[in-house]
Amino acid sequence: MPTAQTPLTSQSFEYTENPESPENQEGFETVRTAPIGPNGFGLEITGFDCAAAGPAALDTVRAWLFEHRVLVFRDQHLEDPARYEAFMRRIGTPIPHVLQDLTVPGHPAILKISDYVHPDGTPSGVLDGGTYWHSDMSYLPHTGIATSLYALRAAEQSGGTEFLDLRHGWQLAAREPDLLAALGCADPQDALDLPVAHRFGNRHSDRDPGAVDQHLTREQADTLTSVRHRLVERHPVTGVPSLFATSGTPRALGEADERSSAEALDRLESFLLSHLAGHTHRYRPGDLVVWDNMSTLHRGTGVRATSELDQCRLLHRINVHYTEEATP
Ligand SMILES: O=C(O)CCC(=O)C(=O)O
Ligand SMILES: [Fe+2]
Repeated sequence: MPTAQTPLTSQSFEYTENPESPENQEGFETVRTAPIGPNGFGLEITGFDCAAAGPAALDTVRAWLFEHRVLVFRDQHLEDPARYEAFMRRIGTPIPHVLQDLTVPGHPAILKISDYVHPDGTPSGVLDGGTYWHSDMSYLPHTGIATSLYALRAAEQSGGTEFLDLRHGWQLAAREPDLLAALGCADPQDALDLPVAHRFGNRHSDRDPGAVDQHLTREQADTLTSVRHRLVERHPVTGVPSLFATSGTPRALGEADERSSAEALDRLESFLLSHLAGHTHRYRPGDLVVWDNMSTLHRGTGVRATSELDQCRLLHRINVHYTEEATP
């Protein structure tokens, strides 16, 4: 497994086949895995019952997560919030969401993501709060956060979630001296040391009032402060470097002000969007998607409000902190 000495532009993370992997265990003969995208990005898993997974299988789930970053488990039975939370608790510590009014009653760490709007116009969950590129909870001081979305309902035409591979994004960006210079970095090592100030919401809404954003009440906003992460973070488990949360919350690079940082962040975002192939996951009921926010960006796509229950998408979301160490 790579360590903190892994070269900055390492081409791939050496994944050692785990002899305890479900394929090799009694009772897991039905497990099948299939790669989703290039460079090891994304893994689809069938024939695996998350709710029944024992300790060795859970170690494998974590290894898959840190290697492939986006996991799609098909045909799960996690409708019961307590059962779902119990599974995610074995990957990390659930984090209650700031939008408490949209959580599942009795489960402050399960947030409802839904395009269903009640006849009186009130939303039944977060509708389009995640439809701009972002990494979850990058407005909080700790890194090492995984997100899961479990599909209780998913009509064929309802929205999907699109993912981008920021680990590969860093491998590409590190070879672009002009881009690095625009970000205020003389060389790739500078990017590892560059602090970036992050604040809740979508940075594009600072200049574009039409941009999608999340709105907080004063009390919710009072619980949050501005935090700093580095432009390139080493993964807290694998040590592999990746760009971190380059869209959504980042506002200021190093000592630069927000105005000049916006131009450089726009340039970085355009570079990534034009050089990386995104993968869109379209939900089927029973899908559990789990991803590592350390080296991915995502956004909801094709999300539209509906008042037809049989046309809607209802996802239960949990964020977990999979390391106990907070990154300064
Ligand atoms: O709407 C979606 O598919 C994505 C939602 C999202 O960003 C999230 O749950 O973190
Ligand atoms: Fe999100």
